[in-house]
This record gives sequence, C-alpha cells and structure tokens, in this order.
Amino acid sequence: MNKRLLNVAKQLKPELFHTYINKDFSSELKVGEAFVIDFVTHYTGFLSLDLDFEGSPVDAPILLRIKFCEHKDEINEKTEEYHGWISKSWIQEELIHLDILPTTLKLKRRYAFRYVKVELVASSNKYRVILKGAHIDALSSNNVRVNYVGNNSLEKNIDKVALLTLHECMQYEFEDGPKRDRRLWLGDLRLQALTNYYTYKNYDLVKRCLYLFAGVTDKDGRVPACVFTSPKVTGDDTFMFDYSLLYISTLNDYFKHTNDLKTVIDLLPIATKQIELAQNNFTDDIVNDSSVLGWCFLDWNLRLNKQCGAQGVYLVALKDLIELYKATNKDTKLLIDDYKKKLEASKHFFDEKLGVYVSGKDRQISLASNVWMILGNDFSLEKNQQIIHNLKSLSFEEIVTPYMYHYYIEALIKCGLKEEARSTMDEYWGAMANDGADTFYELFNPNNKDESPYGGKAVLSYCHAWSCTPSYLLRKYFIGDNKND
Ligand code: RAM
Repeated sequence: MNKRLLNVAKQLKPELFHTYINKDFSSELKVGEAFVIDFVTHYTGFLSLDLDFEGSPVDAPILLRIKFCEHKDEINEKTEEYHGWISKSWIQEELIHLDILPTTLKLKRRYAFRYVKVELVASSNKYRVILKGAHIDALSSNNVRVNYVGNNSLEKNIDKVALLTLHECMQYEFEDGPKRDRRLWLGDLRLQALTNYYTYKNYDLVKRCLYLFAGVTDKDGRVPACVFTSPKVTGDDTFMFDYSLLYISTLNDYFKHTNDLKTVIDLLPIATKQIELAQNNFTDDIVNDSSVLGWCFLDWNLRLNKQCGAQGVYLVALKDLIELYKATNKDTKLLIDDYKKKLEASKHFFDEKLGVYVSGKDRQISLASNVWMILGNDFSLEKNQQIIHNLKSLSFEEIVTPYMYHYYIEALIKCGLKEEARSTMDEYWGAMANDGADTFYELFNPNNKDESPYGGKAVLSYCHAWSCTPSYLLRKYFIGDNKND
C-alpha cells in the first residue's frame, strides 16, 4: 500500500451528480400479484416507494418482495433456481416488512435497473395496499452529454446504448458494472478509458483509477486485477497475467490522450515492474501454460486455452512500454531486444500447415489466441489478413464477451479489414440492441442466449462497462474527422 499514490487518487475522487426521476400512479397491490414499474431506461441509484392503504386500520404488517431488473428477461427469471459459483447475494432482490402505512420506503442499497417488480407477499385482508409513487435518486460522476453518431439508425442506437453503459458505470471509479461487481477492474478500465477519451473526456477519473491500482500493488509490485474502495482502498488478492500487463497499455493510452508526462513519469516504475514480473511466467521466451481458472483472463469462454493469447498480450504491453520509454527519453534497447526474442519465440504457437496460431498442449485453435497475436506481432497487413482468412476456414473456439469482441475488431482494423470490423461491430452489438438492451451486457453469445460462465444467468450484469466501446470504435475509426487516426 503506497500512501502517497493513494493520496493522489483520493484528491481526484469525483462528486456524483444526481438525477431525480419521479413516477406517480395509484395502483392496488394484491397478495401474490406483482406490479412492474418500468422506468423506460437504465438507472443506477436509490429507489423509494410511496405506499398507502384503504379500508380498516393496518392490523398486520405487509411483506414485500422487490426485484430490480436491468433487462426485461430478468423480470420473470426464477432466481431461486440459481446455484452457480459466484454469490447469490448479487441478485437484486429485497424482502421487506412494513408495519406502518402510509409510508415512504427508502431503500438503503444502491441498485442498477430499468424495471422494478413489486410483489405483495403477504398482508391482512382487512385493508388494501396502494402503491402511489416510485422515485429514483440516480447517480453518476458523468454529467456530460454527447451527440450520438453512426451511419444509420442501428449504429446511432448502438452508440446511444454504449454511451449510457459508460455513463452508468462512471461512479467514484470506473465500475465494471453497477449491478455486479461494482468495482474497478483493470481490463474493464482500459476499455472504459478509451471510450471516455472520445466521449465524456473525464481524464481525471482515469488518472484516479491509474493511481488506485498503483497504490495497491502487492509486496512484489504486482498490479492486482481489481481494487475495492470501500470501506478503505484495498487491492484484491486476485492477479491475472493479462490484466496486470494491461496496466501499461492503459497508462500509454492515457498519455496519448492527455500528454500528462508528469503522471507517466510517476507511474512508469509500476508499469515497468509488470513486464519484469511477467518474466517469471516464461520458459525460453514462451509463456507457461496453466490450468488455474483466471490465471489469465482473455474472455469468459471457459474452454479457452490462454497460453498463446497471454503471449500476445505480453507483446502488446511491451510495445506500449517501449512507447512510454520513448516518450520519457529512456533507453529502449533492452525492451526492444526482449520484444524481438518473444516475437521470435511466438513461432512456437504458429501452425505452418494451418496458417493460424494454436494454443496449449492440445494445440487449440481459437479466435482469442489469433486476435492477441495479431495485435502483438509486427507482421505485414497482408500476412495478418491471411491469418484471419485461414482461421475462418477452420472451426475454432469462439469468444463470448464484448470485451474480447472489442479486441477482435481492433485486430480486424489492424489487418486493414475496416469494413469487416464495422459490420462485425454492427452485428454483435446490434443483436444486443435488438434484444432490447438499454445498456450493453457483460456477456453475449449470439449463438447461445443462455451462456453464463457462472452457472446461471441470474447474476449476469446487463450494464457492463467493457461493452461500451462501439462509442470509441465509431468515433475513432468509422465516422467523422478522426477516421484515419
Ligand atoms: C468479472 C467482472 C469483470 C471482469 C472480470 C475478469 O468478474 O465482471 O468485469 O473484469 O470478470
């Protein structure tokens, strides 16, 4: 824990802006029935409900079940059937007794939702319960509005949904999702920050997050995969090979968009340390494989072998570190030598016959491995295009997160396949938009709507920051003046 670095983060803690939403109505709640309030779009904040009664005096309490849903499919989802491996407590439900009516019930916990399902579980039959109003005190550290962009109504809608996704996740930090996990994760931060540079431009929030990570490295100097900020700032004891390395890329992106050399100089030792520590994971310049879940993230496809993708992430991070060294006039020789060695060793992953990268002892073919190696290598456009082409003729492990789709699109762009990149974006995020998304999801497999790495869908987050990047991709590559940026 580095107090000085955390103090910088503390100084940058943003204020939260409030938006108040009020709905007035008068609706009788009947025992065993549910009333669904639709707030028309997604909010992150505190709910209160006005409740009244008609008839005889309130001679017994009422028991309410209140369920918060980000997506319409959650309304009728049987949450009691969820028995997955991450905690049930993420499910947004409350069971509440109220002894006195009329009253305004103010919920203490912050929720993320568009729909609120209010069910009267029990009450006495001597009086009728009336729901009279619902109010949200919605919160975000963003108060900037941005015009939607896109070539057609689908793209404009994608941009609108992506912008709202980012807005909702901007709280005291960049949260990964306001429903779950409600905390700062490194992989998510990188994509949020990139999108933020082209939209809301809250540079201080990115800087704060960079300092939060810098302040909680472990005893060896490793950047953890995520940070908790309440009740006090604490680094998680989860470390992921790729997430630690992407700290470097996040710092380099920050520098490119702010020119804030002072911050770079301050944080460069921490960035450099991630490359040094990563060396322990290599044998003969090839990343060691592992079967430990989460040793390296890449994507939530649980069948994915991460070895080759991890090598690609290392190369990407090393290239970013070289850029940072150049920007600060530091000697890059050792880093460049290392890049050459690691790239040369990456031939180990290349299957000459198939013309694609393969990963692990079973030589698994996956999109994720090839995407990260394309992003990490220094091959010609044509050679990388050929890899994508070869891959398409084979069957391969797919990807299921908008996070990994983002990197897939970046890889297509790097190969000069801009049209394909754009149509992939339109198709993937468009399918979520057509699925009724107000905000984009943590996970979306167009080929399997029931996909969940957690053993059930009830804990999935439907407003997940790493899915906000169409707002970045559109502005950086596809429309307007920045097209050739
Ligand atoms: C999930 C979170 C987060 C992601 C990690 C790897 O638990 O949703 O967004 O970064 O996985």
